[in-house]
Amino acid sequence: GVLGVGGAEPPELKGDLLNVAKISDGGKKQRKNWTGMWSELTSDQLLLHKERQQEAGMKAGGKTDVVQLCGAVIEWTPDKSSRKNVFQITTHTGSEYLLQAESYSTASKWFDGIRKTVDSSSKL
Ligand code: I3P
Repeated sequence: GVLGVGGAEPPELKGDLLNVAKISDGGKKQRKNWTGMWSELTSDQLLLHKERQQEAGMKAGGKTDVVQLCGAVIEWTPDKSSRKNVFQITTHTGSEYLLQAESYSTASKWFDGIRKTVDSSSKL
């Protein structure tokens, strides 16, 4: 939409390498495997790019995982990892992603942005 109209545009974020572990795929438990992913928040999705160039929409060898945020739940999950600053996104289809950053300011920036996107895309 046009910036400023309605005053409720969710923040769009990109440019950070977050550690991501998909621990459930549609309710099916997955082996925890942390991977650095270039993350991009759009108005209703979290895109997890293997390669940084994919943020610019350029073709690159890696792949992109799309996390639908409509109907998702986001929460801090200190008990799910030995790592610090870990939060979980549970999608409406029952997939679970852990996200982590070494810096609390980076982790909380993404947590707040994703939470706002979840809220704004879920009330439609
Ligand atoms: C896992 C790996 C993860 C760790 C996880 C281990 O072992 O070390 O990094 O999660 O702990 O099971 P493996 O590679 O052999 O599967 P954290 O880094 O988040 O602690 P967990 O089983 O206690 O979740």
